[in-house]
Amino acid sequence: FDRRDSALVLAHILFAFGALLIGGIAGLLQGLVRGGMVKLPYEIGYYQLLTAHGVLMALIFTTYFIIGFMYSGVAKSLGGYLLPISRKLGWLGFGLMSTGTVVATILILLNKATVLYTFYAPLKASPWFYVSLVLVVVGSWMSGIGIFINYRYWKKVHQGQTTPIFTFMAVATMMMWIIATLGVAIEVLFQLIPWSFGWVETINVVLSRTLFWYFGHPLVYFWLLPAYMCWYVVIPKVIGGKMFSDALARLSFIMFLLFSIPVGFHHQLMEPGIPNVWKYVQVVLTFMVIIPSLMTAFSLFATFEQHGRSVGAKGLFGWLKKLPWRDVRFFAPFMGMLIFIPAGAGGIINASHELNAVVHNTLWVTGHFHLTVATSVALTFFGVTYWLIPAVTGRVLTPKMHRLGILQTLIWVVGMFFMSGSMHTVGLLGSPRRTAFTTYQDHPDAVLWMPYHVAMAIGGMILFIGVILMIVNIVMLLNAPKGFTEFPLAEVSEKAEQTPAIFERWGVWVSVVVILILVAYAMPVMDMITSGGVGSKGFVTW
Ligand code: HAS
Repeated sequence: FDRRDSALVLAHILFAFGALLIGGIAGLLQGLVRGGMVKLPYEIGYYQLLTAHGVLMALIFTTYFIIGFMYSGVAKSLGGYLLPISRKLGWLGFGLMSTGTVVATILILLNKATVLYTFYAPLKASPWFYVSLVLVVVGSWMSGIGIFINYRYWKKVHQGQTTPIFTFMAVATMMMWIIATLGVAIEVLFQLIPWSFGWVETINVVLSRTLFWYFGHPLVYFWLLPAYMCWYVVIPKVIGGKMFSDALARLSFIMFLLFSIPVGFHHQLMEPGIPNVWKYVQVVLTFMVIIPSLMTAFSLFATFEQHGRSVGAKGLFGWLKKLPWRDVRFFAPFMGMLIFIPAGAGGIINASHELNAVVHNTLWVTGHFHLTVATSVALTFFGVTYWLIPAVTGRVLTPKMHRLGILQTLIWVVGMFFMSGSMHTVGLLGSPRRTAFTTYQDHPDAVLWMPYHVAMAIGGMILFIGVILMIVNIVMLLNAPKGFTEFPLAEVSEKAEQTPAIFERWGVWVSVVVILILVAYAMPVMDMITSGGVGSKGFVTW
């Protein structure tokens, strides 16, 4: 690795884990409050901590990690280093995002932005909170543009060649991200900022929520796709095998680009102001976006089995014995994959309109996203960290680090089993999400929920130990003996079919995305604008 690229990658990764630590402290505390186990001093609020937890973990940890990981893989797969202009844009993005993050965090800690990580109306934060979010989003665009420029340059020099798959995936993910963030940018610039500065008195709430979820759902695939990049491209190499199919992997990314965005209404199924027909259209599209995940599951099983058989595995499940269970680069992401099976099933339940009426706004949903983003994605990112930090700093991943990493993974899985398990169960019993400790005046139903809340808090404590161990592991990785660690990128199996050139016709795919977005959103959004929605003065939270 070029030293200058290492610095850029490392800055992103370390910032990400700094956010994870602060977000983890906030998460632990709010869990204990919810379980009725502590009372907060100095008038610190439950919702304030919940906002800090959500923003720092879900928005900041992920975005920084993803950008750092993508820059490292683009550099590696496009010849070993970044173009100077891309590197500069990466630093510009880092600077903008970090300024925004620091200001936003200070405002949350001062209780001036207690609006939760979804920050849509009618909860109103200090206007500077929204300005700081603009910096974070624009910063991420700079990094995205940096990746596009590097890609374009490579294409020009390597005319007619297929782009290395890691970079192809990074480009597809960043395209999706930029198209998705346009929605939240419009919400923040044209609704939240004028309203919070007091330039306009009311806000169209349903429009604000719609623009948020136009962005909010692809946001979850922005977290997932880099984990898929690891599962498709890194894991086959780590297990000593090859990718099952390059074409299938690229097709699944194209499908994510097409179907991630026009599905936001599945977060608003219980909401008035959106005609059922549009909810129906978006539920159908939601079921389309499940397909590339099923393709991914198929491809992973095929990779494992193909490799297992090539080294002598027998029987239906013999390949399981051939997997490198003591290698943390495999073990942590694998536990993420395993947990993604129930996690994804939960998502399919959420997306089914009638079942959504049972689970919406209950702790079931919180359980769902602690399995998806906080386990499948987070464990995969942890698994990547174990080799990425030594690879970019020229150090060795020692056997001791493998053991500590596996221990960290197990702690995470156990903590999440308690926490997310109780969330799912108590959610089905009707316990609402985003509510401080309350027994609803000792209502018998609410009293019945309490043991689950205590189990959630215990899970939270175990997870907090997991966060601390992860931070300790990172410090150890930074101080590991000098040497070489491989950046594992797999080759494709000889048996795989040729990759069709149309996969890189971005103009075609972006046009299809635009059409799908217009079909899913144009009419209902026009309706929301012309009817004015329910103009709300909102609730100032500070
Ligand atoms: Fe979701 C709510 C539907 C996936 C995150 N989701 C949320 C929220 C978050 C979130 C954060 O339709 C809450 C937002 C809020 O604060 O209100 N979700 C889905 C669907 C999927 C899905 C259909 N979600 C995710 C992912 C997330 C995420 C991924 C983060 C990374 N979700 C919903 C809906 C709601 C929702 C509704 C709104 C609920 C409400 O009412 O508020 C699908 O993409 C899932 C597809 C996944 C699969 C699994 C494939 C399995 C694989 C693993 C293979 C394993 C192997 C190893 C090979 C079909 C790829 C096996 C080895 C062995 C030895 C067995």
